[in-house]
Amino acid sequence: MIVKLKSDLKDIKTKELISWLKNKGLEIHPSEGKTYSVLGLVGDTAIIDINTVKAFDIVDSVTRIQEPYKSANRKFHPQDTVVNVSGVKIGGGNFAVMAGPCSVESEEQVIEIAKAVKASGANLLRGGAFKPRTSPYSFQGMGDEGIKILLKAKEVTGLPIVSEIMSVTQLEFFEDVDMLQVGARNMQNFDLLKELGKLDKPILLKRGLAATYEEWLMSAEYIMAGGNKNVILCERGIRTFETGVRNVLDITAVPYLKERTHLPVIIDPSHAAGMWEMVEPLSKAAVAIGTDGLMIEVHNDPEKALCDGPQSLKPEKFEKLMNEISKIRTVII
Ligand SMILES: [Mn+2]
Repeated sequence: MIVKLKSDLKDIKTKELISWLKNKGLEIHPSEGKTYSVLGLVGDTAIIDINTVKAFDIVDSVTRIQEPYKSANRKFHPQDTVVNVSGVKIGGGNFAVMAGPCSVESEEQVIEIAKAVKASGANLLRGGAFKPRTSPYSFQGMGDEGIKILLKAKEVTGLPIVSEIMSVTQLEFFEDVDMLQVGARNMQNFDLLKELGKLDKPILLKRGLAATYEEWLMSAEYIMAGGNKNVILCERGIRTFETGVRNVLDITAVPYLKERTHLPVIIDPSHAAGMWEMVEPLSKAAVAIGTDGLMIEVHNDPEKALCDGPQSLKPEKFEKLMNEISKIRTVII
């Protein structure tokens, strides 16, 4: 971090700033120029809030040299992280597909879909029990009953389960869930992220609809700073000026993030476009660009689905998609 000063190094206020920074455990390299002076800060600058330094009236500007995320940063952890979700590995060359309905609607529905997606090669079962809906009048999910149904489907098929947690108050229901998903709308629910940092369960962290890569990585950092290193990032489309699709899938996220973080990066093409026709082409693009996995909504009767029917694939279409992406995978590996 470099601090450009309005004052010179002999100024009493500069000395105060230097001792404040030293107390934070940083090494200070001052440099006196003809027109201005700078302080080079060496050490763990991730713990410094840039705005607190800017609040000193002798400070002209502050420039970060190192990214503010440390645990998620590839510089300090060059090897890919492999997240193990109850035996299913994701990352570091391990590719996984999680599939299932948007919402858990009944035991018959979930078990039928779970068997179908397993037969097509899915590695994990997804399903929403607690649903963050834009309207309070939309179906809000089956809650803890929904989790019990997912666990039943796990018993029948052996597929580990992924489900979304919306609040810390729901933690007790997630004890047996294999991977906890944090949805786009909760990406910056810092109280929730801190609690998830205390667990040793894998966390699937979706990108907020208008979050930058750095904000997203800082949310991962919240979980990792608490000790939980099992984080998977999931791009699910961002909001842009385009109205033709629900969200714009940002596949750039995959190579961009893989350069900067060791965490696995997966793609959710279903929520991105909001239309089932887009799911296969977007999945192919995601696989070709090197995603570590896909999360896909599959419903046995999309016309009657209580949530996200238009973007859900029927099991036959999911099977076709799995065949198509396996062809691409043989080419890129
Ligand atoms: Mn959905």
